[in-house]
Amino acid sequence: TKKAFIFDLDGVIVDTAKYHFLAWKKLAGTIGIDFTEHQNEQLKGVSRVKSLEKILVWGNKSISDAEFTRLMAFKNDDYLTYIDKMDEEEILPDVTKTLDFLRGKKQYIALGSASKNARMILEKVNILEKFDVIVDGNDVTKGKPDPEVFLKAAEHLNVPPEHCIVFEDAVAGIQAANNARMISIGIGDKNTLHEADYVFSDFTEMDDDFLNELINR
Ligand code: B16
Ligand code: MG
Repeated sequence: TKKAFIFDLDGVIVDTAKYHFLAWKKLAGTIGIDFTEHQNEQLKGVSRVKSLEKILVWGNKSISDAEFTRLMAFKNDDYLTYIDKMDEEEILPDVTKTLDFLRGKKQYIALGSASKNARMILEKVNILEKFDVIVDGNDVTKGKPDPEVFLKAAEHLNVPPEHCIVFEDAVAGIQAANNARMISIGIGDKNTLHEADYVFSDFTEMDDDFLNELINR
């Protein structure tokens, strides 16, 4: 039977975190809040709304709903100016190779991302066609660590969760995969992602034998 391989976007397929950082930093600056790289780390896998809420808490600032909406649009408009310049060069090492290997083995490929801009980014880097299903920030009501985003992808493909494998760079994303009872594979730091079933620093560390084992288990 076919397995479903579900990829997170930011931090797994591309490094959009650096663009989120620039956009959040600019926004924070306009309201007199300092924003650090360390804080940006804590926004990985977190939705846009939740991210702004956190920044306001860190900056000890309260604003009106109208202002909140305006700031969200400000951040996204700025973020999109970076996304607009993206191309294939920004795909992280060996991601395309892994996608093509899995496709060659007739496995399902899905995207499970918190981003509302996921489709556009995949289009920009020219790998949208490699995905059988895309579940992103437009399709979910509950953010990671809630398993909703991954369960929806599994449901679309009609694959049971135990036959799904999730690639994630965020702690909340690994927890979401575990909560969905899927196999979780951390991409990043071993200590940070210790809750994952397996951890690799990136896709160059993952060999065909490992992928074949996942396919055949
Ligand atoms: P947007 P992922 C997440 O992507 C990012 O890690 C997170 O920093 C961002 O706030 C979130 O998407 C929402 O993105 O503003 O584009 O809707 O890692 O779940 O692919
Ligand atoms: Mg991520």
